[in-house]
Amino acid sequence: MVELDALISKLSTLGFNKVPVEHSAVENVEEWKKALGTVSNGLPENYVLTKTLIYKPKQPKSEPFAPVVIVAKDDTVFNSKALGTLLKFKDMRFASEDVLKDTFQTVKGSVSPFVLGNVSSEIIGNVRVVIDKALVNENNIAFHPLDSLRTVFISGPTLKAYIASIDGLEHVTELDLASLAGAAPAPAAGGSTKVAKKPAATEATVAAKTEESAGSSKLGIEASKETDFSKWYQQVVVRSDMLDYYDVSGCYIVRPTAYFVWQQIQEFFDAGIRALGVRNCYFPMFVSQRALEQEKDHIEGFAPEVAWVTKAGTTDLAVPLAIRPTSETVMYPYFAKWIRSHRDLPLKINQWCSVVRWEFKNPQPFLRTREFLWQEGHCAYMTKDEAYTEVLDILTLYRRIYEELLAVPVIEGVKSEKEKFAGGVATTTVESFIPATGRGIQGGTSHYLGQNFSKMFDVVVEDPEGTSTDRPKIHVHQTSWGLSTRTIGVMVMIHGDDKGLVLPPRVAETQVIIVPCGLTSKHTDEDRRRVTDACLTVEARLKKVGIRADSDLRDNYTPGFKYSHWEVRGVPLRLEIGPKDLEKQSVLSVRRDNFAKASVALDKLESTLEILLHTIQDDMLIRARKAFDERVKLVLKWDDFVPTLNSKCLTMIPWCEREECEDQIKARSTRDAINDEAEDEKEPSMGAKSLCLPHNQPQDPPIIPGQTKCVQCGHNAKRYALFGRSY
Ligand code: 87F
Repeated sequence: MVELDALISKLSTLGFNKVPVEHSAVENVEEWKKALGTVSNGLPENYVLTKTLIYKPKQPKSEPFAPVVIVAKDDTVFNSKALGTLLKFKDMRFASEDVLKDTFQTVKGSVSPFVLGNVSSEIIGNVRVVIDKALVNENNIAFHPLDSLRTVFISGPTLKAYIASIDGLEHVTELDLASLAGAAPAPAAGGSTKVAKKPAATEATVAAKTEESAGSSKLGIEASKETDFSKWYQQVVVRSDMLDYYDVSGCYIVRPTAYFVWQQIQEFFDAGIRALGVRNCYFPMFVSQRALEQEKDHIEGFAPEVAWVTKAGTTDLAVPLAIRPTSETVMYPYFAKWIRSHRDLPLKINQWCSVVRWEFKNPQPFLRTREFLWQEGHCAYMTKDEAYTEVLDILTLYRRIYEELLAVPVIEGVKSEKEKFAGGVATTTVESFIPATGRGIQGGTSHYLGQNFSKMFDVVVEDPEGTSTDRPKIHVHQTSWGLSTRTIGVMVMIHGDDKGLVLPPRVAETQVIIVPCGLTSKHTDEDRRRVTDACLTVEARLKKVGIRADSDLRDNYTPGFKYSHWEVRGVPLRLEIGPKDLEKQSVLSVRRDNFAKASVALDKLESTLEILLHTIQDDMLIRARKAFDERVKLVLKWDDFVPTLNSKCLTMIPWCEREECEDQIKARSTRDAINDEAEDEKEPSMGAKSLCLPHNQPQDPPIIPGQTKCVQCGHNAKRYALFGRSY
């Protein structure tokens, strides 16, 4: 069997001179990406992942055993039947574990081109190797050298040289595998590219099925939301095409499906702030050290997360530049310049941008990423009242984004002294909750900064009430507020299910997917055309009334495959149209949120679907609100506090609001949780934090000043506070 050292030394003779990087064992591409994401040294800037598939085609007994080894880019989808035809094999089947073991001396999960070195001299001459053309020009192609605990990165030429160096290997082909995905017959004359043709088990249908069942293309969701939440979340965001992993740890690609959600949020919020008189602008992303340190006190705690640019090419910069983690220090010097008189007030600006915070905690798609998209609003006023009114107006917009767009319920409130933004006077917040983990999550914050920053940055106006000889300076009252793409993560976590993403209609790029169905080999071409035409007509009618509809007329997939495809991607409503529906002048609708089916009369198509989409949107919020409400428990004695957290709930407690008490709550709830045998091992026994003091206070029982005591320390309680484990 080929040993690692021998392999590396062989590769080195072929121009390869790097050490393999080590990581945790991986079973599939997603885990591989994640494992590489945690590697800090030795990773190339850009690399591509791969899959090596071994087939054992069905052959007449008289022919010698001829396995096929396909080395492909991990995201190359190809038609294995078409490939079989090309290689003159009838039926391509994945090789059994026995073949992997006996012929290639490997196991599932560890297959790479290097196993070719293990094939005996009797068999190697019959092995067919196919190299995906998409790989040959790559510089860094990732493979497991013999097991899944390591990855080597080799270039296309090195890969080819390695394969060419295998003694006795005769059949090596380079193929544009992806082009085999569409190897079905050309569209009928006069038809658009969308015209569906006979789905009678076309080659690609078979291929899609084979790949699916072999688990190599990983189309559906395998992890359960209930039992393995973090794996479930990763699979959902990737397999729904919301996001992809990137080769810089903690950074992710926001793909169009997710970016569309963000754009809906942008549109809604932009209209809202415009109505409040806020104008959009853009400031540079770089901050000089001098500017950043101008407000040393507040930046101090955050300093470890600030990323710096220190070089241009090979030249050291004379002064390193920070990349904005937030823009107070970027903007406020210009507030000081632009605001001279009370007539320059209020100044209300907002910017949409990305910020960088180099966190070292475990990254999580959308929730904790090193670069993220957000908006940051910064305003200056003459008085506290005006400023605070705006703080609350913005908070209302944040609540409405969650509730009206994302169908996510939130609780509005104000942060405790410990949890507020240290640079400000008060932080208001919208808090949400992930029932699956029992943890709270901050959704967006709107700060009243008071005069803290205007004093640091000297943002002053002359007192309009003053006299010509005595015009005292007045420091302006400021606000700042921010909402990020974390919103999208919260939405996914709350609504997603074991089949994948569930999108609220208001933010779904495709609201209705139309799938032709019910066509069998008994149907004529004319029947097919009628169904296709009906799909396209329905699509056009829906688009005309502003419903985002699309038809899936791909001819190489079965209806069932398409249903799963769009379910994983969270499309709110599916319409199935077949010959029988057309006879009845109706179509069948299937809801993504609860799978309810209904027959929709074609003559009432538009109005029925408009109502149905609104109903789905409303039902999703109602369902999520019920789940939230059920898990916020009024806790009136300490003994119930930790058991309530352990039952994946948040607690609402009468609280004294003292910082010392909050520290004690955190410490006691951590310790108690560790001692609690019933605690799920997977759940962190993290202590509880205060999430907010809700604006809308529980009334039953009311807090009676001087009488109601704090649940933790027995001091007088001031208000109810929401406490819980949180993100
Ligand atoms: C990380 C590094 C440096 C949060 C940071 O909430 C600085 C900071 O100032 C930092 N993380 N913050 C607080 C941000 C406050 C405020 N900024 C405008 C917001 C909303 C938008």
